[in-house]
Amino acid sequence: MLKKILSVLLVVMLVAGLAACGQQAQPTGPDQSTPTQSTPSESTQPKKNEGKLVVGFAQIGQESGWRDAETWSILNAAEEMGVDLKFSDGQQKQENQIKAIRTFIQQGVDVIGVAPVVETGWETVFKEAKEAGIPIVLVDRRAAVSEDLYATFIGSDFILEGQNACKEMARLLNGKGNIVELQGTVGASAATDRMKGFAEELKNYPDMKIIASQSGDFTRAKGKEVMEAFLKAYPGEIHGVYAHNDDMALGAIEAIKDAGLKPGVDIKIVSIDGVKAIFEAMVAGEANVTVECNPLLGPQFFQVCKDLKEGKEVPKWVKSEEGIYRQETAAEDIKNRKY
Ligand code: GYE
Repeated sequence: MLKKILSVLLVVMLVAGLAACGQQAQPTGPDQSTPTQSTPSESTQPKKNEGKLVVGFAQIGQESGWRDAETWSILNAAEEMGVDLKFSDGQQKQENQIKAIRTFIQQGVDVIGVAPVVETGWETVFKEAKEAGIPIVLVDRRAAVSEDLYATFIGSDFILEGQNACKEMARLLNGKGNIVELQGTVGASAATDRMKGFAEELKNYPDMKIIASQSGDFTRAKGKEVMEAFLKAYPGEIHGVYAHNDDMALGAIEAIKDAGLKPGVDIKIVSIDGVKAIFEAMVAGEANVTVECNPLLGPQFFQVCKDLKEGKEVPKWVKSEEGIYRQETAAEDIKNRKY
């Protein structure tokens, strides 16, 4: 089964790779490389599949280790729960996600899941889904739409994550020092709220300040690039890095090492997600804290989809339970990490 999932993932990645190379400039909506290989309905009249649960999922892309873990969880849960899943990789572009949602509406799926790359710009397409009688489930990131346009949000409290990250930074810096911030994708709820939460909490520490803040788009490569620029602009002045995800922190760690400094020692590193690679960095003494954000949302997502199909009430927010992990216990903790 795992082999099958991995091969599906490979096909998805290949399709994305080809498009990225410009050989398929405009993805034509959800690719059909799903675990159940369902064919799109030819008819213009959406037909409901009365038996099997049919779900469309418009994923953001493959920007981080966290995202890969979430994709894996969704493909795996669909397989295990016998769901007919139509999966689309939006390559971090909202227009691709919107296109995918329109295709899912045409196909008459039971429920549409979407991880909105940015918060705004979803009203029109969500209204189209509503008119077609198809509920929208927001997975892992929020969309700035009125509550009647989506059934539920499954995911984390990003403001709390930002607050916790700030408390950890204060502990590491004894409440005093200069911080640089690596923001996630501009306009993404996960970035906006992680920034907000940290800034709110920072008010309690008058001797700690953010001296620079820029987007690294949630990727390791851009995190490294931005950190290189910060190190040049503020030589010897940076005491801590707050990264909105682990991947950008891992990029920053590389930049710090290239500059001849010791990440985790000379410059403290606090990030969010809890992927295995940051635990490895903590074990090596190069990162200090990760605030967990759970990507393994597949089982919860399809359970909600089932409930919606059966007309059951679902809560407006299915909140993830998450911990905080520190360098001191990383060698033990890493043994239990699932992603
Ligand atoms: O933290 C980051 C990913 O939306 C919560 O997206 C998610 C974020 C996650 O790229 O690594």
